[in-house]
Amino acid sequence: MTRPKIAMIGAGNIGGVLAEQAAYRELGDVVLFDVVEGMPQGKALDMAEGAPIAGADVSITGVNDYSGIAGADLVIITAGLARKPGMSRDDLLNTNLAIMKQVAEGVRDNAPDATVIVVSNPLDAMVYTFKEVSGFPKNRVVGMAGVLDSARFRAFVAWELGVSVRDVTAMVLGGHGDTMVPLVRYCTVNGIPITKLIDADKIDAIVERTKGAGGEVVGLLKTGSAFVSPAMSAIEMAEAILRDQKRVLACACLCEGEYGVSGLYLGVPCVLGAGGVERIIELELDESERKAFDASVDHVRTLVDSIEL
Ligand code: TXD
Repeated sequence: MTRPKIAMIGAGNIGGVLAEQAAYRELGDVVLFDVVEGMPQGKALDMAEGAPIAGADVSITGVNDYSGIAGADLVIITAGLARKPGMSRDDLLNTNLAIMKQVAEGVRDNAPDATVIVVSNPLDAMVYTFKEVSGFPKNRVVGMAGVLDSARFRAFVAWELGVSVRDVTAMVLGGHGDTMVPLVRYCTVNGIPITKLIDADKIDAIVERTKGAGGEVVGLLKTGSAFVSPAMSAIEMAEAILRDQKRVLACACLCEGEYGVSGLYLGVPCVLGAGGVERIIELELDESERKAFDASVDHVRTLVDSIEL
C-alpha cells in the first residue's frame, strides 16, 4: 500500500505552508514544484529535516520539472502572483491566466488522474481556466475560496461572542471577491442562529469584514496576501478528498444548472470525498440572498467571459 502523492504547484508562501501541513499530518508524500531554480528543493529539504520532530514518515521533495509530479493523486495549485496593496484579485487575471494555462498543461501531461484543488487568484477564473485547459472531469477540479471565506466569517462571529471557533459553522457562497455571499441565515453557534445572539448591525459589520478580510491582511502585510489561512483551508479540502471524509464545504464547483447557473465555477456547498466534488447541495435562498448570489454570478461571468483561452 503506497502513500498518496501530493504535488504542490507553486512553492511560495501558501505552497510552503501547504507542503509542511500535508507532510507533517502524513497526508501523503509531498512534491513541491516551482519555476524558481532550487527554491522548492531547499524548502523540501528543510521540511524533511524537521520531519523527525513532527514524527512524519513521508517523503518531501522539490522539483523544477513537471516530470517530478508524475502520477500525483492530488495536486494543489498556488502558482501565480499575489496581490499587493491597492490591487484587486481581478487585477491578477492576465498574468495568472498565462501561468495557469502552462500549469494546466503540465498537470494534464504528468498527473492525468489527479484531483486538483486550485487556489491561485482570481480564483473563480483560475479554476475555470484549469478545467478548460486540462479537460479533467468537473468532479476532479475544485477551487478553494469558500472554506477560507467561511473560516474568516466563523472567526469574526466567535470573537464577537467570545465562544469557541469550533462551535461556529458558516457558509460563504458565490465568487471569491467583494461580491461573495456570507449566508447569515445559515450561520449558527452549535445550532443557535447568530441572529438570536448578535445584533443586526453587528452582523452586518461582520459580513462586511468577511468580504474585505483578504484586503485587510494585504494592507497590513504590504508585501503579499494571506497565506496561512488559505493554506489551512486547502488542507481541509485535501484531507476530505484523501481520507474520503464526505465533508460538506463551500467550494468553487462547476455549476451545470445548479442554482440556476451553467458553465461557471462558483462557491457552493458540496460534498467533498474520494470522488472529489461528489455532489453539489442546493440551498434554498431567500430573496435578498438570491439577489446577492445573482450579483456575484454576474461578476464572475463577466470576469470569465473576458478570458481568452
Ligand atoms: O482564497 C484564495 N483562493 C486566495 C488565493 C487566498 C490567498 C492568496 N491567493 C492566491 O494564491 C494569490 O493571489 C496568488 O495568486 C496565489 C499564491 O499566493 P502566494 O502568497 O503563495 O504567492 P507567492 O508566495 O508569490 O507564490 C507563488 C509561487 C511563487 O513561488 C512563484 O515562483 C510560483 O508561484 N510561480 C510558478 N509556479 C509554477 N509555474 C509557474 N509558471 C509559476 N509562476 C510563478
